[in-house]
Amino acid sequence: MPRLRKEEGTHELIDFYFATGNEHKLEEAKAALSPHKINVIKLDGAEKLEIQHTNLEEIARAALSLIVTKTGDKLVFVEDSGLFVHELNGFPGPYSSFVFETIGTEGILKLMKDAKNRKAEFRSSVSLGTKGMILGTFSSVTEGMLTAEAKGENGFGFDPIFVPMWTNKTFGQMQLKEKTVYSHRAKALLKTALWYLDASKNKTLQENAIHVTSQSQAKERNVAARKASKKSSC
Ligand code: ITT
Repeated sequence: MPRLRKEEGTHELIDFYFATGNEHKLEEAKAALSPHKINVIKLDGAEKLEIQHTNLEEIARAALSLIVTKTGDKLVFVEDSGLFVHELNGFPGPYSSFVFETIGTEGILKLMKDAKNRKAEFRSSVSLGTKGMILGTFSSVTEGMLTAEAKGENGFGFDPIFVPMWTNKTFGQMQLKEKTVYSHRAKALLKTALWYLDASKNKTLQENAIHVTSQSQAKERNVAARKASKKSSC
């Protein structure tokens, strides 16, 4: 079972391994979970493959199912997130990463130039697993408004154009600690951590576990085969 590490006196740390290629997400996860004695470590060598789906929980679960069979008894998680703009019927949503890389914040501001409704929300889904099982998936939302122009240099992605509710600053104008108070990711991670701590105490961790099936192992083989054939045709 997951490793509990005794550190000085009664202080116990639990290691959670985060499969991500995004260093900002990693830093945010560390800041969100360290107060709960959870030590977030980047999972090396795990490529996060994303299926196309409109539901972030499904994307997170599918990504984790391709990783959790290879990581032994480590506690591993993936996090999938996106910006959902009301006026754009939820766009870019699950495509946020691609949209950020292509049209960026300026592209979103252009699309929103004459929009009266500037409401938007960030959503996050975290899927946690170990030993070939998905133990649980937890989600959270942070509502807010899009600005008319980018503000602030901190953070990443759409941070400079999003003002969370109850504040008058963009995420881009906040330090990490302040973003953690409002962030969709911090809230989803907190739900995950509190569930884990409670379930491990009550020995109910596996109550709703999804055992990664041979179907997902087959999917993994398909992905590998597709990659290999792409390489050989280059
Ligand atoms: P991994 O999949 O490797 O974890 P990623 O950046 O590709 O990293 P996602 O697939 O979850 O992560 O993409 C989410 C995108 O949505 C991200 O690249 C940003 O453009 C945007 N996004 C999500 N959360 C954000 C946040 O807190 N601040 C700013 N932009 C965010």
